[in-house]
Amino acid sequence: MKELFKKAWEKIKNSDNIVLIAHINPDGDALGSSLSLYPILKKMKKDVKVFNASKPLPQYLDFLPNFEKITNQIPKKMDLMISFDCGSFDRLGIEEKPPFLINIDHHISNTNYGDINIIDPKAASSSQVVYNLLKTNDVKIEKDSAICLYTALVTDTGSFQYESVNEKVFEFAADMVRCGVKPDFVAKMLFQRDRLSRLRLLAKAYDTIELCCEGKVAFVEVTKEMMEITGAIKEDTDTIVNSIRAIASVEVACLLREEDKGIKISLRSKNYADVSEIAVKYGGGGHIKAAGATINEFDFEKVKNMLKEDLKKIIKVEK
Ligand SMILES: [Mn+2]
Repeated sequence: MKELFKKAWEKIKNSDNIVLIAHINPDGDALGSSLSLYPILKKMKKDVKVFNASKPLPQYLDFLPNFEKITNQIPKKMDLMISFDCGSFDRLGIEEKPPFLINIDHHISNTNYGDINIIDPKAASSSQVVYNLLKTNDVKIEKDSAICLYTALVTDTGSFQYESVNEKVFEFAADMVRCGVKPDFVAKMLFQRDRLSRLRLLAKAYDTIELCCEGKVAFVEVTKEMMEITGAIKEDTDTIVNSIRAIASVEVACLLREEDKGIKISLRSKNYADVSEIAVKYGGGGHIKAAGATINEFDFEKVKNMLKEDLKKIIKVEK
């Protein structure tokens, strides 16, 4: 890994026009990781652009330094592209292969689509891989970069709740605080700027919660009508499935959301169930504990019954 970090940094030093890119529908890790290098490369007198194919970008991340610099126009001049948190080339949302690509990620499923691939599945976030890259090359991390790296870590670990959290993660976090991050500021920006429309949507969605398989499976629905009545936006549905999984008895939570093409399912498991198998069955994908797919069917009951059959096979029921 150390050699890769050295090799990648050499390439960065020898490039002038650098594009930082993350996956479509970006999360905190994707945008945090890509924005973290912006001030550092600027300081090195590089021509840097931060690109993301998605529009609009998630509003809750608008406090990240240089968020406003993110463009959805692919820059013409480019000799190096660095991708962050993206498991496969098609998720970058671009057509043409860049002249040279450094692929920085922590997904075990990464397809190694870069010219240099720095993939660390043990890292809690892609930002932790970026942090190790910077540390290995003795690069000074200033406050603006640290805020991005730290935010990426907080969002990708569910605020330090997941299995990926270990001693190294807290050492990384502590170092970011040393670099000027105020954890209470990041927490307020991420979790204390809710929209009323989102809460109204939650109220409607929570009304539809249905438990089955001895309470081990929970379903929740979001219809287009609910979205319209409450004025909620797509982003407002993001955390619903996680909050349903928090029910004590639940092993697998499933959000069903009505879309133009059918019903989008988002699956989350708590301890042992591999929900990626089910997502793959319906043409989707993801991780063992978080996966999704879009089913070409508009009948909520029908989709639930299909999923119940699939889930029965992976849920441990007492009798
Ligand atoms: Mn990530």
